[in-house]
Amino acid sequence: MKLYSYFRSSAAYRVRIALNLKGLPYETASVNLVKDGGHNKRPEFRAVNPQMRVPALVAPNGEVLIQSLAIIDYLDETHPEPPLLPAEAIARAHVRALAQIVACDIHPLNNTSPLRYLKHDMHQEQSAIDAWYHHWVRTGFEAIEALIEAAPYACGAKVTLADICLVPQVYNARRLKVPLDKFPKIVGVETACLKLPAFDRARPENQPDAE
Ligand SMILES: N[C@@H](CCC(=O)N[C@@H](CS)C(=O)NCC(=O)O)C(=O)O
Repeated sequence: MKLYSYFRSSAAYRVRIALNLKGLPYETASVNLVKDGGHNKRPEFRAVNPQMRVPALVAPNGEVLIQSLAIIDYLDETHPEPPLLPAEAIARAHVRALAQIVACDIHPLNNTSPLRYLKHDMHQEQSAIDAWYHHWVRTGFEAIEALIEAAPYACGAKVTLADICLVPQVYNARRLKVPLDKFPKIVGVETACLKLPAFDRARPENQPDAE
């Protein structure tokens, strides 16, 4: 499989973790989201993903899959071991809720395009943009911190989709200097996950396009 990725992309980071957890080899096709206004905006990448975002995964049949959660579902359905969701329906709903706080409520507000829009189209100062970023991470993390009941992973003894979404978001928060001292459970989950080779190999600094 081929993964269109960028080392710092937290959505691509999610997919890299899932591929590693499933033990699936893949080739990285790097799409630099920063250089020249973003190589993701080039026609050749638009032809791959009309949304012009990473990740995109070329499946073994050549089909291109987009949207990290859809890709991870596909991987979990086609390679069920180890499962990324619990067997029981209520537990599955809890895992999905944590994952969706990150993927639906935090990340879309703080992603490259919205932040660029705030700067270039809404003419906001960098300090206001940083405050916006911090605000939405803090709000989401407060909820997640309150919802984490187990250890060492976000939903207990097994790694789930919740961890796959949370760890990249924590990376992102650290990069933008969001204080994490009020989130000891989240930091504990991150520490536990990063001890696992599947997470460690997926880290931005361990990618072939890391700068
Ligand atoms: N909901 C999408 C988000 C994908 C996304 O926004 N990726 C970012 C990088 S983390 C991107 O490609 N940004 C480029 C841009 O916004 O121009 C997913 O989960 O795959």
